[in-house]
Amino acid sequence: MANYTTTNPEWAVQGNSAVMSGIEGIKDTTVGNINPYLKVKRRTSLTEDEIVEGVIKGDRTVLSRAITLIESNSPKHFAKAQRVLQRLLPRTGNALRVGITGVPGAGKSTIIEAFGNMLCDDGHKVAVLAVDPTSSITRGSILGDKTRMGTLSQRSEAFIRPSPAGGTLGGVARKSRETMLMCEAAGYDVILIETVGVGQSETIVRSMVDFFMLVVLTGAGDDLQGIKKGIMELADAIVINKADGDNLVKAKVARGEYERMIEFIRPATEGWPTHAYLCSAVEKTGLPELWKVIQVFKELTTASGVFKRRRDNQLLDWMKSMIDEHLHNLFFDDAVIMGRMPEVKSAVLNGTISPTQGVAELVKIFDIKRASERQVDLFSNN
Ligand SMILES: Nc1nc2c(ncn2[C@@H]2O[C@H](COP(=O)(O)OP(=O)(O)OP(=O)(O)O)[C@@H](O)[C@H]2O)c(=O)[nH]1
Ligand SMILES: [Mg+2]
Repeated sequence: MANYTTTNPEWAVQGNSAVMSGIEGIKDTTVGNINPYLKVKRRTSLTEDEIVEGVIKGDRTVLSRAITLIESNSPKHFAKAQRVLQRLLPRTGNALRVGITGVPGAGKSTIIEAFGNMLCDDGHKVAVLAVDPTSSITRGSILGDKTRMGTLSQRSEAFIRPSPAGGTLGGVARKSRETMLMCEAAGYDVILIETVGVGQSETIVRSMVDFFMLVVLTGAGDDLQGIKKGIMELADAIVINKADGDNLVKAKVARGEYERMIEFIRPATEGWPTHAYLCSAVEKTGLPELWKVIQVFKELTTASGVFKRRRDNQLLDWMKSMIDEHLHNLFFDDAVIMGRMPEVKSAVLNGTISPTQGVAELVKIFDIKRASERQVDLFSNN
């Protein structure tokens, strides 16, 4: 039985090791140098121009800092990140965006490492991101941008970034999308995005990528219990991993089983029949074939207009979900609403008013202009 405990990808910085690397080199801006005898160079913040130029040049340090800005929850950083993004926007959109999901232990990270290395060998620049809506709980894991994805992280053609801690689902979604755009502006032409945990990360990643693959294991009969049909409906390819050694025969059987199942499922992408493929991330078999499948997918969907239509819809959906979240926050963070809420809640619980009446009462006293005054002007120059 699969283990559904949510964890960070194994290449993400783990536990407390990422929180602080000791006194040396670290300057806490609130208390000054911890060790006064150490000459610590203060990390000055880069100007907007420096960030834009650095990202365009493909400077990985600047790219990391640009992403840190995007991930920051400070309104000032948010505004700066948005201005940077605005300037880089014309350089985005040129990468092939591939999402990889599957139960914990299916081999997503191992596939990404093998696949990423293969693509780098072929002359591609590969960015690897992870999306983990629960990462706000394990904040410590994102404080560093050093990752442990073995050989891939050593390569200059690759860039690896663990999931942002968003605080909210909408926060993680926005930060992940904007991180992807920054990577594209920096010249990465393949973006691989791993989902972490089982739940909402699949939907977020599907809404960001062109091609979405579901990594599964053999013993489909048992495993299928764990894979929601809904997730299969999102997939453009089902990849049966660990098709090696004694497992190869079982993997072939599983492939047949998945193929039969797929027949009853609506394809994720119009005009593209989802199929099941075999691979072994350890033996690196099936990966060139998988890349070929993705290439054919791109050619076909580009020719049919489906590729562009999906991206257009994704952009409009991103905007809509951000409007939803913005209005939600304006409403629930408004002092007048917060003041009145307890009374309305208890009236609903007492049965004095219906929930519908409760909503009507709160909406009546909600003044969007007043609520908005507290918000920062995103594109102001401060
Ligand atoms: N035999 C074999 N083992 C594999 C293969 N791919 C991955 N593994 C092993 O399976 C285990 C889990 O692999 P991961 O890549 O960490 O799996 P994951 O899907 O990223 O897991 P989470 O990030 O925890 O969700 C590791 O011990 C891998 O070495 C493969 O193709 N063949
Ligand atoms: Mg992983």
